[in-house]
Amino acid sequence: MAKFKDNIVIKVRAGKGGAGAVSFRREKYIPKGGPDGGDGGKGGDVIIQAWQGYYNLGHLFKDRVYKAQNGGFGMGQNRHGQDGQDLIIKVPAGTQVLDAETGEILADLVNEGDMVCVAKGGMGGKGNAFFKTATHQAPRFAQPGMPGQERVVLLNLKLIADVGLVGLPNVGKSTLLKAITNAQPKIADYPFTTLVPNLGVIERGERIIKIADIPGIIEGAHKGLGLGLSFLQHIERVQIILFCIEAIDADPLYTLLLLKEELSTYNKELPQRTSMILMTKSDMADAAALNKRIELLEKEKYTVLPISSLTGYNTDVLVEKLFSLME
Ligand SMILES: Nc1nc2c(ncn2[C@@H]2O[C@H](COP(=O)(O)OP(=O)(O)OP(=O)(O)O)[C@@H](O)[C@H]2O)c(=O)[nH]1
Ligand SMILES: [Mg+2]
Repeated sequence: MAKFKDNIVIKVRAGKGGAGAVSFRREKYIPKGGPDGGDGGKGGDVIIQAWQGYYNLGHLFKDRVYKAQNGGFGMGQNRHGQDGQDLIIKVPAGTQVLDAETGEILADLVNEGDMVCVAKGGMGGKGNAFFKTATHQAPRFAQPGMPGQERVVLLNLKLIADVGLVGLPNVGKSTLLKAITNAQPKIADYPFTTLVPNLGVIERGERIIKIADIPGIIEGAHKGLGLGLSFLQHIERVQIILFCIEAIDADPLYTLLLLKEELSTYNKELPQRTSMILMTKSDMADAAALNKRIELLEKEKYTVLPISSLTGYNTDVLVEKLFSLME
């Protein structure tokens, strides 16, 4: 499997235009034929397009030059050179395309099929036939093709998920993702098992919910502690945030505020998203103590759902809720 990559710099070079031809008609019994050099073909463009077959940028190679085809030369008998083929580079939906030198955002490829031309192919040169005039019957020159555009491009992926799982390390985020989606994330009994975001999908006929499992966040993550916050870019576009807090957490309100605080240092607006609190691993908690914690959170107007990915408790209720929230 390709390595997970959420940003990469590549170089792109569009095709050079083909040169126009210098050629004169040669036919038997016609000693002095006129000019018949055709135009060169246009160089191919480099296009970047969103495609659902990729979840990250791991298939691309850093600093590699991706080249489109050059245009063909013009030929005698007024034959036009062939246009160079475009090069289409496929990336996952959610990829932002930036000019790496200026930082300008060239496109935000949000939906499947969205595309942007990042380097235009050069125009083909005109053949000598083009330059024939009444006073200049036999031009012996043609244009060279124009060079193709070159650019250094930064690709930056923001996974397009509908729902994001946010929580301290080891609270069972990945286990939940595995329980309710098709994803097969790594799960283990130690913090920071998840090093890169996982994306899982719940399908119900035509309707699909995409869920992103984000690496664990700890207090001070905005200062680079733990794995930091850079992965939060993947939940910038989610509609629903599920705060995952262990059912045995002695102070869930404190944990919640900590998580929200870290989110807001990344993006002020994130803590205001529609959200729900999941009390994970509820099978491990004492029922009375858990109820107290839930009451405490509900008093603060939070929606709370105790779940257990181990026993399956309330996971179906959660899925129902997500589908209705997404309506
Ligand atoms: N008893 C019980 N254990 C659980 C449950 N869900 C997860 N676990 C266990 O908790 C541990 C951590 O689970 P993970 O899913 O890897 O936790 P995570 O939040 O993804 O952790 P990081 O990726 O490190 O942030 C594993 O040993 C799981 O088996 C649950 O519902 N009940
Ligand atoms: Mg995990």
